[in-house]
Amino acid sequence: MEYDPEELLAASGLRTDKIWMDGGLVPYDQANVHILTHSLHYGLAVFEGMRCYKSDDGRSAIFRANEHVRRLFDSAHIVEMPMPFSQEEILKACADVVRVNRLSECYIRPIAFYGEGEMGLSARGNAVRVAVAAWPWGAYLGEEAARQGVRLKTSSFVRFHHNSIPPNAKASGPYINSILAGYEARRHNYDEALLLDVNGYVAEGSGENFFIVRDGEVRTPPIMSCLPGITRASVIRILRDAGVTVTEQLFPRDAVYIADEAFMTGTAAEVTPVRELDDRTIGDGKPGPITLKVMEVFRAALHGRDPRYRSWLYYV
Ligand code: PPE
Repeated sequence: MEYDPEELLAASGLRTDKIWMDGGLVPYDQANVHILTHSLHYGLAVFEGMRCYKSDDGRSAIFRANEHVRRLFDSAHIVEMPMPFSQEEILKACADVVRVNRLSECYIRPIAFYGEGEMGLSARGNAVRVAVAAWPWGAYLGEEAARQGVRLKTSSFVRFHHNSIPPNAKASGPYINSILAGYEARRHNYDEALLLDVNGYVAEGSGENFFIVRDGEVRTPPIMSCLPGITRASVIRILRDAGVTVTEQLFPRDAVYIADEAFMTGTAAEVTPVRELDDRTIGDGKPGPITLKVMEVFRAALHGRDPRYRSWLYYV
């Protein structure tokens, strides 16, 4: 197959006018790095993913921007990466990128990484560079899947132990684990992978946190082998506000087989129902009532329709 980067770019919608890089907006084609960029070689970069939605009043707002920027700085702190900008500056960069590219709804990707200078694992002197890009991004696991529910396969790739890779850091290199799990699941015609932790308990999807419902109660794995998802935290809050019991607890994969409902959460995936794991139908194979309720309230929150959650919106 002929590889045409221009064609790929055009199809992906990634090409916008401007990207914020190291303190200012630059044209898309100038947002480049050198091949000896340290982070490219060792995967030591930290990043975020946020979504911006159009509110009902016509304004655009980034969902929980403060929490995402805080997690970016937490990630940097964990990996000992000194951030050359303040949280306020990064927040403003996110809003600028949305505004200057005239994107009313989009995905926003801040990334902090080590530039060129020295090579080798022990290099400490390279400059930390920060960029923020934004682009339109549709349903992460497909429109159909988002409505009907996804089919998952337990991965043969195990989620890394928290003493190998700290789960509170959203760092680039560790995503090899997610990518391999995702390749495997999709190669076998599943929509997404479900990864177990080193002890065999359910951890999370390749890019989503995971929830099950049984007898009206909700369970999700604790933050040990999964990312502290901001969508996860939002959904826990929404459920508790609705009077639903949510426990953060380890469970084995067969707890998923016998669940009444299951769903995944993530910035990209939003709230996606799960209808199957390892070819076992979950509940009646359709999004259940709690899942549907969460999807509805979450959607309302994203678009500024629920006054209880309006403080989650950062207007650009
Ligand atoms: N776990 C993992 C491993 C993960 O990557 C994500 C986000 C989550 C949980 C959910 O976190 P949060 O977005 O804060 O609710 N995954 C990003 C992946 C997107 C991509 O493919 O790139 C995302 O949803 O932005």
